[in-house]
Amino acid sequence: MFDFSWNMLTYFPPGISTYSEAHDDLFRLVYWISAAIFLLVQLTLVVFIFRYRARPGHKSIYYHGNNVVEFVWTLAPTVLFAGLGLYSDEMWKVMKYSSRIPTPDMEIDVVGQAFNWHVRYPGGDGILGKRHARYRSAQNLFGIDPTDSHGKDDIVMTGEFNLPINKNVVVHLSSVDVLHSYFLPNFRIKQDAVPGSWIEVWHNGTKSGKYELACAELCGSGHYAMRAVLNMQSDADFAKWMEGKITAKKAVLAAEAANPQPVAPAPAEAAAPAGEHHGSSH
Ligand SMILES: [Cu+2]
Repeated sequence: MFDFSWNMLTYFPPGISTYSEAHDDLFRLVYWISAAIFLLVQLTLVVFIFRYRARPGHKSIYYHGNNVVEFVWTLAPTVLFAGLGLYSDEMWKVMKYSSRIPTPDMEIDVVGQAFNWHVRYPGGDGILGKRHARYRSAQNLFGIDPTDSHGKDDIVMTGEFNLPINKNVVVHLSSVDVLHSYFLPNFRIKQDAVPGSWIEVWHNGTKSGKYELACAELCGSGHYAMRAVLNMQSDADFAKWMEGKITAKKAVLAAEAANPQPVAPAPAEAAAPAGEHHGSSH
């Protein structure tokens, strides 16, 4: 599973997003510049240790700096770092600037909760219902507004979610407790999930298969296990899967409508059958 290599670039998992290749090119550039400078410095050190070692007949000399050398070794790293910064700016904008997010084909909500990822889809009507922190509860982690009809059919999943390939997906990202970080290694995207704010992340995956959504922010004792499986599917497969979810949700809603007991805001995932709803309180 783990193959050692001096070339750490081989440690990357396969990149499957529209920007993963450009990201890796940039990473390779920085990697080889760093490797070259590292080797050069270490080699020079070894040469100097040998060449200027203490020997009989060789007297050390006192030397009080050299302005030209100081100027050069200050300027060179400055130019290098500023240059790399400017060069990588475009990549950063593509991945992170909200003004550069392409027209979304699909929008979902994702919240982190120690130690799970929850995902919300718009459901049958294709519209994510309004949400507000005041509606948030253990049963309604997204704070879906119970007065907004668009929210009724929203589909919430935990620990696993599906997305279609070759689609611009915009994720509205937040957290219900501490800082988490939405990390899709295969997509080369990582974004903090911050309680109290909704941050947009976008990606477009080009290959179907199962990929990992990890949490990349040390968030507590269960951090190591905070992950979700992302199923990237073809358009047809995704549509079929979504259709199944929508049908199941309709059945739940119908059961709830048939059962006149007052119900708290839609529970996560496919709730209990009609007869098992609790009444007014728990
Ligand atoms: Cu976390």
